[in-house]
Amino acid sequence: MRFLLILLSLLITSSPFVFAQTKPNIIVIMADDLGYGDLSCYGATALHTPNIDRLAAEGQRFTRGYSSASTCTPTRYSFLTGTYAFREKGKGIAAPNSPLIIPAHTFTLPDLLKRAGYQTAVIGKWHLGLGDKNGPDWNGLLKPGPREIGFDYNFLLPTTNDRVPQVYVENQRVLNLDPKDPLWVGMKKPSPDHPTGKSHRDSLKMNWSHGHNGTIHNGISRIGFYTGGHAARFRDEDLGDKWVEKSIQWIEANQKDPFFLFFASHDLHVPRMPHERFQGKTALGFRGDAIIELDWAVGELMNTLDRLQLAENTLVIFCSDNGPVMDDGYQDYALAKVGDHRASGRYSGGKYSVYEGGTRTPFITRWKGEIQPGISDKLVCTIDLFASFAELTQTPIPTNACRDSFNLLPALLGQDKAQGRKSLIQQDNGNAGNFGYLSGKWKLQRHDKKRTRNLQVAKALSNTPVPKFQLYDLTDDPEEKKNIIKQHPDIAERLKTELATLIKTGTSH
Ligand code: NG6
Ligand code: CA
Repeated sequence: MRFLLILLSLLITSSPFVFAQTKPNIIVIMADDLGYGDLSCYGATALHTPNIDRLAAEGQRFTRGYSSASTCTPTRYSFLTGTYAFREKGKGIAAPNSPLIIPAHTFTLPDLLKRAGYQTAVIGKWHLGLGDKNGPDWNGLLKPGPREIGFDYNFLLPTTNDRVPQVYVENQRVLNLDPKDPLWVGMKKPSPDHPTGKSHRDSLKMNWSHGHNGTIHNGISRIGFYTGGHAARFRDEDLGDKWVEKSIQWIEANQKDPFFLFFASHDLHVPRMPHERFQGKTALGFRGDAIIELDWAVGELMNTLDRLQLAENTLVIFCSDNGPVMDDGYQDYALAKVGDHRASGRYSGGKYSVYEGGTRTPFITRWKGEIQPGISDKLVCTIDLFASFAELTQTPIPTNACRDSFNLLPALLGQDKAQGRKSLIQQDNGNAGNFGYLSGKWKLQRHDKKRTRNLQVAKALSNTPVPKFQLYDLTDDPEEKKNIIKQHPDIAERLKTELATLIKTGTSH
């Protein structure tokens, strides 16, 4: 009898026919540094994003959709683990030689979907580190990495485009690496005659404004230093095309299975260097042009789903890893050319901050035939995709895994009477100790460091002192301009206690 049951369950979990009917493909498109106000479907008028607008028109467009942090690595960490990044040390912005920051034994979102019978891939920016505690072995096997945490296939920008090295990683190796020209990566200048953004500033095609004055590649100096690996190096202008090319290939190859693709665009992270065919497409400079490149990529993915007749069997989520920034280290005139464009929409702050602009970002779900088109004001966050996909695929999550994710599937699918989150913790970077806490219409800010960044120039000098606690009523004051903590001490105390308890107990459940 027991044998029969096992056989039956094996048949159920391995039959492609069952999946085709019940388990939709999932594509999560995560933009980089895209703000709430950066798309025409979210009110931008300085540029036009027809493909993402179409996605929004065919699905649910959320007005209270959030990334879980206002920097990249912690949002990606939380997306893949379902746990707030501030709970563990070392989950802040990863350095070029960072080891994999998600321990291989962690039960991750791709693990969950593999258990549900999916093929899984990540294509694009990784920025979660590679290798064991000694860091990446750039000339050998880059292990552990995405494979060890559940991705069957990966094609990566291993760090960020402003961090060395500018090479692709496919599965566990640097692509096209010539062993006779080994790759060396470090934070120390390798030799006195090594050209850098400091020593050869006049030769740069895009100048740096702060940091980013290490090794020069493609006329752009970066964070950190490297030598060798010349045959493996990419041109920044080609990254967008590459993610699309590899994604289409992978979708075509896996169209018969249920699949999960994490499409992690590098756009619009600095150095913003879109393909020549997008350069000059907007009046906003390369920051705007990179948004057009991103929109093009989304269009290519949607066209592929249409061509393969997969649109009605694929849940597409579009989101961002954190809010916008103007000068993030390069002189690309983003601020000079911004005009009336408000990258954070009506909200204050942006990348690095716990003001709304830091994490309140575009958030769209589309599943043709399943999701009724509309606009949703439900509170949802990238961290909730984990538990929601568990529900979608009817796959259990082991105890102690995924500690802060909520099943919001009905809200993501735009169902009547669906509930959003009741509360959400916003964080900036790693364990930096700045939090936002959303509860109903209220927003508490807690600044353990008593300093915050400003939106326009993300350098340390722009840090401005702030009181440790602030309280805002987002219905009256979405811009977080009127700190009303003195008028509502009871509410402030309640929120302070709830936030402290959520931090202390180590889980939201
Ligand atoms: C900061 C970098 C910034 C960007 C950010 C990570 C400096 C001065 N600033 O440390 O340019 O790389 O890290 O961005 O070096 S993120 O979107 O990947 O989180
Ligand atoms: Ca980012």
